[in-house]
Amino acid sequence: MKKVLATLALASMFISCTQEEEKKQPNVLVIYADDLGYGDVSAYGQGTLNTPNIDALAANGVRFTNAYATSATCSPSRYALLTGQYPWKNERAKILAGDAPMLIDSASYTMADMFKSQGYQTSVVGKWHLGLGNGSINWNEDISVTPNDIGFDYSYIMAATNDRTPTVFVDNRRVDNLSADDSLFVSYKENFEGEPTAISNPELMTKMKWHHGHNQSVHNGVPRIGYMKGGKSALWVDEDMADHFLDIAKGQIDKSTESEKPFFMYYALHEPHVPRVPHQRFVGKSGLGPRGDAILEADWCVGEIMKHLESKGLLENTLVVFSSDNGPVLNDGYFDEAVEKLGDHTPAGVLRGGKYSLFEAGTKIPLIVSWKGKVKPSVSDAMVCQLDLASSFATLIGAKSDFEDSKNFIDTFLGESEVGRENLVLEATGRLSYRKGDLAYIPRYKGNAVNKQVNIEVGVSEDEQLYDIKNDPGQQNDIFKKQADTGNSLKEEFEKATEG
Ligand code: NG6
Ligand code: CA
Repeated sequence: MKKVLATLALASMFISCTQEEEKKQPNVLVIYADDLGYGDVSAYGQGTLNTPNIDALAANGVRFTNAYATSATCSPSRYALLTGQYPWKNERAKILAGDAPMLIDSASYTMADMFKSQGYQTSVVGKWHLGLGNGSINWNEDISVTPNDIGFDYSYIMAATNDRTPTVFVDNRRVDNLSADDSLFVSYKENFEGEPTAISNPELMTKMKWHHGHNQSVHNGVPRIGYMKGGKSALWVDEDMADHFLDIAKGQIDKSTESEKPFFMYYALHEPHVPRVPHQRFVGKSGLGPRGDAILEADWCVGEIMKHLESKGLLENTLVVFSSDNGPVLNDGYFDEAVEKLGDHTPAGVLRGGKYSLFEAGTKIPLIVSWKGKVKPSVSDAMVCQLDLASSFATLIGAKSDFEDSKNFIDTFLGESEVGRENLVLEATGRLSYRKGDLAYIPRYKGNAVNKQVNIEVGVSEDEQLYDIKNDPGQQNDIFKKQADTGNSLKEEFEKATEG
């Protein structure tokens, strides 16, 4: 009898321990902006725009001054974030069309799979841009491959970008709000007979005109990339997009609270990517035109989602990461006054280049980690990369860390260590560069030094380049020739890291 009682007592201790353990699993919320620059967040002390809600996250968390996306464009950075693999290892990891097939192999182990394996409720809300389906998509039926096939229990996404067709949301496997008697068709090859475009019917561009690209189908007064026909009931209203995604994201948080499961949510904001069409509430508020207004809208969303967590009593149990997929761009294809109304604001801060660039501003982005009661407010200069979030989260929650290039730096992300990555390979529109310690090495490339359409220096030169970014963060002094030995040893390391 005694033995039985002792066993029972032990068993109940064990049960309460495991329940206790389960309770401790923190929620993880990744808020990921689109094309937000290092200088666009006022906590970084560089530009003139005020982002009070993101700043509040920084004031309560760790603000990283030396953080990178893997790439200077969207799809590759997102690919790396979710797979923990360098995107240049997958030749399809480039800016995708709106009807491109899913970039991530359903059989691969993703960040979402990792959370799911530990009993998390996983969701993605917002911009996707990692492809859908497995070749050709019938937008009027269940879509065969969606985020739900790579570890997300729930997905509510814009298929690609806000400047690409189809301008609809996909709810798990279905186009949301699509009516059966008005089918939706999408093409990136040719227009549908009789359908207007920005070229044939420029009068349809009531809200914004195209500057380069973006002259195909027109929806909501805004011309887009790609052709589209039908599906009227499902077409989004750009002005309402932020509110819509926010509502869905809040709803998912509520759902996980009810289910008592911890959650992992990838909340992918669409701002300030083009077309910048924020809600009327934000129009004119930044003084910088639509780009600045869109950033204020994104900042507001950050504040609202944090308020929601607080109202649910979840702040102490939720790790929040805020970052951006690539650096800033002003004119990315529309006449939207981003250049004209910039004033003294510096979206890239002191950094050189921008979106699409091998220079620092292409990939060095704001990154903030906040977790009330767990993370002490601080500023970290450690070199960190979004690529390493997968393994770091895995370590945090005790999951398998089976990611090819993702390394565990959870202590650094939580502000408990200053040890960062020793080196990092970065990518910009298919070209690669190398970071190590305080140095940035850019190999020789053929091509134009400036992408004239967007007016950004892309880092291409017939000379190899080496910069000491600690003393020269704006990359004004190429020291390759002066420090040829160091330059050549970095080059060797870079070639070794990227061979094959
Ligand atoms: C480019 C688009 C640009 C933007 C970018 C993707 C043109 C001329 N330019 O091809 O406007 O959509 O793709 O941006 O079409 S990203 O942030 O999603 O990578
Ligand atoms: Ca982007």
